[in-house]
Amino acid sequence: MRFDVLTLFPEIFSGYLGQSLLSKAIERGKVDVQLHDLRRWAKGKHQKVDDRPFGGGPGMVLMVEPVVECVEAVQAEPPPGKLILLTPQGRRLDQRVVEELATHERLILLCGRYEGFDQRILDILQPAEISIGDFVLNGGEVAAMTVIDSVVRLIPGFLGDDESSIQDSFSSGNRWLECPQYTRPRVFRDWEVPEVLLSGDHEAIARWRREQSFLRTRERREDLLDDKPEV
Ligand code: 6GU
Repeated sequence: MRFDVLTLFPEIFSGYLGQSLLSKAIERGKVDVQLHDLRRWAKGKHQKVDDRPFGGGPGMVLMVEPVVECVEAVQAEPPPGKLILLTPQGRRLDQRVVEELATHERLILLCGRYEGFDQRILDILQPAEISIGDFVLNGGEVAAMTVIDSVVRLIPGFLGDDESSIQDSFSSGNRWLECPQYTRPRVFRDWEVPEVLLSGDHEAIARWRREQSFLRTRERREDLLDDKPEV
């Protein structure tokens, strides 16, 4: 799966893309991330990509010309991608949206900065708009990484054979929160691992885990219990 990221700050992505799980997937050709520096599309000797808003007000607005021309140049290269603009005005990202995004062969992620985009960018390009939650970030870059990070988990083979994203909380098959997990040692400062996990009784363990998932979901996220299944 291919991601194109359009940003004024491509350097923000280098640490993230270098982490082991992702760099292995990139090496194995499962994921391809291309960064595009919006500033390269700036016009004039001042390399301007943003300007003051007409009508006044604080902050700067991303200019229509460099953004539209950069997107069009990236889109000219096949395969066609789904264009997504990261903005707090967008549709809220959740696992259902992530699952839908993962069906695309290519995503083009447009990151904003400053106070926003010139409205004509949206009118001309008609992107899907996505937000990662009801709070404001300094720019779309961290949100774009969130989209990439959640989508790549669903690429077959990304997690390796013995791990499965199907069991993740919020995925279509599982709307409950994860149960508690333990590893060695069996006792730490009088804190013991629940006996059932050491019992070797796989049925009892599965029952305990389902029950813990349910209790945790009821306590923390009751809203998930009456989530309607997908139609
Ligand atoms: Cl996608 N962008 C910005 N700037 N802030 C956000 C966001 C995106 N999602 C939540 N807050």
